[in-house]
This record gives sequence, C-alpha cells and structure tokens, in this order.
Amino acid sequence: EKIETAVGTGNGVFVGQVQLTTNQNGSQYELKDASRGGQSTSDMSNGTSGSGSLFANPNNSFGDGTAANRESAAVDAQFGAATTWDFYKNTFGRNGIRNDGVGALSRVHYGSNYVNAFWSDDCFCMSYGDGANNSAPLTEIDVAGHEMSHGVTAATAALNYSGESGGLNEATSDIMGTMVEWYANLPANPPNYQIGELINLRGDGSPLRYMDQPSKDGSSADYWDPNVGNLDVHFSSGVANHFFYLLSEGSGAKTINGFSYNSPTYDGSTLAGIGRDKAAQIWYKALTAYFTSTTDYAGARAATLSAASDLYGANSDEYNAVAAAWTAVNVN
Ligand code: ASN
Ligand code: ZN
Repeated sequence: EKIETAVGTGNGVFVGQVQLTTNQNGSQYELKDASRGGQSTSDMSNGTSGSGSLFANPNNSFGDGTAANRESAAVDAQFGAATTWDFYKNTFGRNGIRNDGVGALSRVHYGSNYVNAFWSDDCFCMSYGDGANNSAPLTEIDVAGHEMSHGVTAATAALNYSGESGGLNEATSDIMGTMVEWYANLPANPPNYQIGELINLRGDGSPLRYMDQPSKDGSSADYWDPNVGNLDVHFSSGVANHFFYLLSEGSGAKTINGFSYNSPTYDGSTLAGIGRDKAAQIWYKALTAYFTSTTDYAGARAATLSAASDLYGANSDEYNAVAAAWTAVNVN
C-alpha cells in the first residue's frame, strides 16, 4: 500500500476542529497515520465483527461536528489515538501501546445502541459504541486515553481484571485517560478530573466518574476497606483515582478550568498536591517497574513509594506526599 502522509482537517463530536495526519492513497485521503505506527480508524457500520472499513474521502476533511455525520466520531477517535500516542511518547518515552512502534486500530459505530467502549488485545483495537439511539457516540478523548491505556496495562503490569488488582487496572486507565485530556488541552473539552463528562451516559449531564470524590457517582469507593475488592472494578478503582487526585492537587476545595472539586481525606488530614505531572510519572513508573498481575492496594502503596524514591529520592517531598495520599485513602 502507498504511504504518503498529508495534513487533513477534522471536525469531531467532542474535539472540535483539529488537524489529523492522514494518508493519501490515489485520489483518497485515509484516516491512517503513518507518523504514529499506522494508527487508523474504521467504520463498523453498527456491526460487531471484523475490522470495518477504513474511513477515506477525496477532500481530506472529515466530519462536521455532529454525531449525525458518520465521520465526526471517527475524527474524535483518530485524534484521541494520536494524542494518546503523543502523550505516552513525550511524557514517558513510550513508543506506542506495546512500546514497539505499532499503532492500534480504532473502530467506531460499533454495535447498535451500544453504550460502552472497550479495548481488546485480540484485535489490538479499541471500539466505541454509538450510545443511546445510535446518536451519542462515546468518543470523548478521556475515554480514548482510558481504553488505549488498558492496552498499556496489558503489555506491562498485566493487572488481573478482578479484585483489588482490577480496581488498580481500571484506575490506571482513568488516571492516564485524564492525563491525555490534560495533554490535549482542547478548548472544546477543558481538561478536568472527571471521566466521561461530555458523553452524557447517564442522560442527566453528569460525568461517569469523579476522581476528587469518587463516591459522588453513587457507587465508587473513596477509601480502602477490606471489602473494596468485592466491588465492580469500575468502583474499586475509586480508591486509586482518589489517591491520584489528592497526590496531584491536594485535599479540600479547588476550582480549575471552571470545574469545582472538594476532596476529602479518611483521616481528616490536609494535603498539598505535587502536581499531576509528577503524580503521573510516579504512577507510570510503578505500573511499568513494580506492579504485577496480583498487585493489591497495599502493594500499590509500596510500588508507588519505590517509584517516587527512584524518581525523586528517598524521603523527598514527593515520596512523603505519596505516603500521605495513600494514608488519606486508608491504604496503610
Ligand atoms: N468501558 C469499559 C472499560 O474500559 C469496558 C469494560 O467494562 N471493560 O472499563
Ligand atoms: Zn476500563
């Protein structure tokens, strides 16, 4: 096949207007990015099997910003994958999900009225449903970062997707998905510590999850307790999401980009944050150097302390902040 990169324009449902690296193939421009491991986006046409058909057109302009245009969700997905690629490369020096330079496929318009998105190692691809009435695609950028990060976790710590390790697996995706949203810093999607705040999955405008106080979703755990591993992994993740928020921003009330947070602590302690960039370095180092498939919350405390010691020094402010943030979510 012919590889001739071009710069295209996209108008996504959630990303607004963005540039995309496309591939010129004869008279067609394809949503395929040779500068990022050949990552591409295909149309599943509401089916659930196979690779779908690669998005391509003669204009090198994709989508119109509405979900009714089939290309708009594809723009979100292709831009989300590109941003996630760049985030891992420029933040951690990671060359793709498996660190082997190979890009993943994004499949949009997966299934009918399918209200979910997911990563699969089998196809090395992520898939996005079109949501309720096939009119609410789940292609927000923090979801893209979340799903691709499941691929990173599978290629590194391989955290088992059940019990406390499953909560850590889910939290890793929420943490990195959130970091991708901050990295993108889109005017159409001001970055925040909420997950899925634009896709309106609940139908009432509320986000899917909250990192500052996970229990605001009605189900997630703010703090560790002996039963937390019995919760669904999307709820036991709350403990680590809360840890990451506290480590980044500290406790109490705060407003950033118009989003208000009020993060409590188990022990009533007042914490100062070290910033999300350092917190992300610590989490990534723990994920890739210390977590194993069976790491639990106590193990995650030890692993992130080792990572903080490696990166910033034993008894550094950062090391002490990690210890205090875990204590603040009752992981001792
Ligand atoms: N969207 C969900 C997730 O990535 C799919 C699942 O339940 N695994 O966590
Ligand atoms: Zn997930």
